[in-house]
Amino acid sequence: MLHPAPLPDSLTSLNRTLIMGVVNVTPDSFSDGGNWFSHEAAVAHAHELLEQGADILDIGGESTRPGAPRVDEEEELRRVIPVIEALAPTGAVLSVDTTRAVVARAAVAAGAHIINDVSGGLADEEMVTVAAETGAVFIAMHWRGHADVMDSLEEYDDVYMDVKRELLERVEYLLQAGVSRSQIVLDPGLGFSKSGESNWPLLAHTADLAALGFPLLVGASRKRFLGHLLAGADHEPVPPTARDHATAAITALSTLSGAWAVRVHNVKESADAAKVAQAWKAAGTGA
Ligand code: PMM
Repeated sequence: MLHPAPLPDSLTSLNRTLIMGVVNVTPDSFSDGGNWFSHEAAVAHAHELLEQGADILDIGGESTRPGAPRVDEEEELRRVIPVIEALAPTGAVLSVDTTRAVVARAAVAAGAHIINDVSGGLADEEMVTVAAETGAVFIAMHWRGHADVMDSLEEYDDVYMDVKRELLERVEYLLQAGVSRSQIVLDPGLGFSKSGESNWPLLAHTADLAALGFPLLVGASRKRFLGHLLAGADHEPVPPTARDHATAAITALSTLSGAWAVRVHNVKESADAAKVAQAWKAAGTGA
């Protein structure tokens, strides 16, 4: 049976919010415009993120940009597996951002420690088997449909209560399929089937979501709702790279709210912001 390398103790015992740096091996990611598409560029970018303080690298080969078409499985494997193989010898903690069981299994075999499934196992029914069999950390994000349809699935009675309920339904499903509690990380899925305004109540409830009993990942980096928040008099959303300071502010607030990790493109800014929040928190609690 396939087992991922265990997470280093230095990560699981840390009493601080971790920084997950994004390595998109895609030509069409909404937030970095496919800057790291070639294998060499992706690996070089990953090394840069480690130098800037990334605790985890999240490697993805399929864009989740709203409206994006799906890539086929062969192409996704061709994009991500060689990057994971190239990074595994560095000892870095690696996560694969995929909704496909085949890709997740190959990624764990190549050295990934974490399966980051934005669908929480909904997109591919084999995914839970891979999670259960490998024992890899499994990030279950709140999700209602693939990128091409997600904007039409944004109706909520109360976005926080609905997302919480749907996440806990996922947890039940994962546990019944043999995934252990200690493998599961939850994520509210900011921007996924969430209209701009729906993201704020979820962020405001970060501490409540973090108190559900599972580590919580917050992925706000460079998302559309930040572009709209920062829009000037012309009401045009600011471009993705102009959303990094706002992202760092969310990192600081997520750290204060007890998030396990934040998933970000600009690692340096968020690593600094997390340090500020950590020092603030420690001074208050004596930790
Ligand atoms: N957001 C994106 C991709 N993967 N994974 C998790 N767990 N949480 C997120 O919020 C998330 C994700 C958005 O795409 P990008 O990589 O282009 O920013």
